[in-house]
Amino acid sequence: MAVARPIRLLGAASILLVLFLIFQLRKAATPLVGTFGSGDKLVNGMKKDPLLDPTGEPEGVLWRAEDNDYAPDSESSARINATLLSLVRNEELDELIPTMRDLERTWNNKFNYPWTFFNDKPFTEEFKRRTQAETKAKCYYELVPKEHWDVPEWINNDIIKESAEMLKEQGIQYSDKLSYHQMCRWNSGMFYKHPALQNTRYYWRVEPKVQFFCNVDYDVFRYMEDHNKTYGFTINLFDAPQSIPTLWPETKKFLAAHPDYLSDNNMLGWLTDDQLRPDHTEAANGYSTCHFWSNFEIGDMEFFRSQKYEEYFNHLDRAGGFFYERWGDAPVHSIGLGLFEDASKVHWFRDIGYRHIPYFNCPNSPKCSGCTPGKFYAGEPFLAKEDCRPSYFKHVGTH
Ligand SMILES: Nc1nc2c(ncn2[C@@H]2O[C@H](COP(=O)(O)OP(=O)(O)OP(=O)(O)O)[C@@H](O)[C@H]2O)c(=O)[nH]1
Ligand SMILES: [Mg+2]
Repeated sequence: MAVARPIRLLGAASILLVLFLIFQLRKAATPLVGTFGSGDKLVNGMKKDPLLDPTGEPEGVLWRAEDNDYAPDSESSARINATLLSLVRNEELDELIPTMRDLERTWNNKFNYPWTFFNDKPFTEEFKRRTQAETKAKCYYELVPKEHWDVPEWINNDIIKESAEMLKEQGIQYSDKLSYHQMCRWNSGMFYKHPALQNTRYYWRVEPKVQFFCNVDYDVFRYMEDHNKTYGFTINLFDAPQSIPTLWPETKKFLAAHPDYLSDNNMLGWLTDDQLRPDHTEAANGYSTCHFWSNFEIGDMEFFRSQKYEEYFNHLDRAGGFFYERWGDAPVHSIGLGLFEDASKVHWFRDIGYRHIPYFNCPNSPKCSGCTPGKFYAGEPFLAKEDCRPSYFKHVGTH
């Protein structure tokens, strides 16, 4: 029996409508994933990396070099109490120079903040000469005091050796390098105690080999002060749980003894998230392992000098995990901030284009060149999983 043409068309349209509805329902049911840029998949409610949206300067009053005195030698300059800060070895000079050049070109040649270099060994004359030649600003060269660097007397050397073997078997990078553990401990709880920084409040940490891609035309230290910020980051990552199995249990012990230290507006949701990578949270005994990647940080040392953070660091230091495990300064800083600081005082410097191999923070802005906006990593695709920003944005926000 022949079917009339309008009826056939109606039937075809109905089938298409049903197919469309099925497609929409399936799309809505797609589970949350931890990486951006996977087509139409939702990422904790967001469809794409926010770095793909045009990025401008932060809101509010910004201090600019054109309108203020930032001359290198000015006695009454608009600079505040702050320094660029770098712990570095003499052997890394060739890797530090291009980094200095990047940061001077994109930012510091306008503002002329001093550089302070730290080392556990004296800097060579060549190091001093070549670094000073890269900037009009003052450079200071400081030796780390032995008592800030040496392995503390309550740490047992035999246990260090045994643990290093075990960590190495689990593929934990640098676990058998004692100086790496010393560096992580110094960055966790010592740098801000150096006598050369006693009168300095803000620091911008810089490591050799890192790159900067965007012109930044305002005084970032003034931004921190004016907007009541304690800490600024660019990259937010997962850590290797095997490097910190007892960090969270020790943290919980400390919190149990000091429940009043917890900030009302803390970041516990982010610190203990078990949705994005449940396996990580389980392996790290309750800590998501998410952290601000501390090779970049702009911070207020008053926070690290506070009683809460100081007692927390001392507790961790006594527990021994800087040496018996491989606790990094990134998770230690991040947990300290996440527990004791108000979340609104942490700022994502989305406008600072940055790279420490293998990860990027690359905004979509005419002020940037040399990186691809929204590209998070270069290398093997598994690296995409290490991005913890979806969890941070969900629990804390994109400020
Ligand atoms: N003076 C000094 N600086 C160190 C020492 N170990 C590390 N550093 C510095 O501490 C910072 C972190 O060390 P890195 O070796 O870059 O550690 P990382 O970033 O985890 O490792 P990479 O991925 O290899 O860069 C860098 O600025 C180093 O220059 C050390 O023994 N002495
Ligand atoms: Mg490094």
